[in-house]
Amino acid sequence: MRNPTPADKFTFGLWTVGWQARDPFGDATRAALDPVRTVSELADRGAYGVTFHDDDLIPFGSGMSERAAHIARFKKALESTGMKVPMATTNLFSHPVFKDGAFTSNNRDIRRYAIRKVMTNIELAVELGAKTYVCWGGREGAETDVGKDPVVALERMREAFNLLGEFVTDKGYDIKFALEPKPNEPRGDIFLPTIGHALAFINSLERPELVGLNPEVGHEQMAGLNFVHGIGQALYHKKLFHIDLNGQHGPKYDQDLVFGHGDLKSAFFLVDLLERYKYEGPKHFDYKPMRTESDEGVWASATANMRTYLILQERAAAFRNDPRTKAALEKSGVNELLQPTISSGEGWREIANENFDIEAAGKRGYHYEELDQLALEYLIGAF
Ligand SMILES: [Mn+2]
Repeated sequence: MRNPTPADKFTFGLWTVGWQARDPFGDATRAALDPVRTVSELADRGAYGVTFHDDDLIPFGSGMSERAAHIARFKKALESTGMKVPMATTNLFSHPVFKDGAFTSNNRDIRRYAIRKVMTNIELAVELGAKTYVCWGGREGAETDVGKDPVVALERMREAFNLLGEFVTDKGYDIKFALEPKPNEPRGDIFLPTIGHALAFINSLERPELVGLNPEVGHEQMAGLNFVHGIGQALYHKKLFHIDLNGQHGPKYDQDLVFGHGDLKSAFFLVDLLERYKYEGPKHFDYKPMRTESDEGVWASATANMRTYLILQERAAAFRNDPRTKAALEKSGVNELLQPTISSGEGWREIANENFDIEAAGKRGYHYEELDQLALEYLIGAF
């Protein structure tokens, strides 16, 4: 396997390798990472760029001069390494002010403050060259259905995104929003819980063209959904603006494992799909190095994400190029699905009275077992 290069467009959030491993039951097990060091460590390993929440870079509550100093150091690190910042996002979940949500808080002043916090960081994101602005509404939700009207909450959410769309349009910024769905955690239930919910919501906005998705592997899998199908639908609607790669073992707490370290077979078919449909955005790892790891393990895990993607990319291409795969695909009729059901010039009348041997068609086998095993053997390196 070749080594990762910036052309692969692998990116990492500052909060990923920088996670100090505080969890609901225990304290931090690692020291804080200086973003400047993160930039150089990741550059050394072949990454393309980094992403950040406002508070990852500029500690919450910093004054203006402090803020400027943090930004200047970070910019210098980017310049000296050639690392890019293709995406940024806002922390609307850590401070107690957001405990009941940000755009959907019952408190109007908090909603206005949240939008202001996003606008401030969009200015910085644009200055650093980001083209995508991710919005994960981790606290937008409820623990009890009596505490928040879910219909009204969506209207407030809509208001916020319409306003942000107006803001970037008025300012002439070349940046688009990517909603990140998640079903639960930290809230008991979060609004816009899946790719499908978010797609429907985007269509209600005044500027739907400015808003797409940033789906995360583990988030859909927490909801028991097929991530490959979710990405398929996001691609179909041309809304795959960004992607968060990581690993998850089914519906349980948000594990944020290294990419491929959860449902490996799904990861294989995901890479196959992204490569076949030529997804060109950043391949962003939103994961957490295990709490057991020291500094060395943090960087080993960063490399592991990129290696896993590249290995799966190579395995998926080899699988697709094998004549046995092509023959099995042919027998399965996978390419028959490309044919429109109705030919041009035809309508319902043409199929209304058509004769067809139902019994014979019912006897057909689809050879999916053979195809699935071929894929699996490529995945585990049997070929
Ligand atoms: Mn996650």
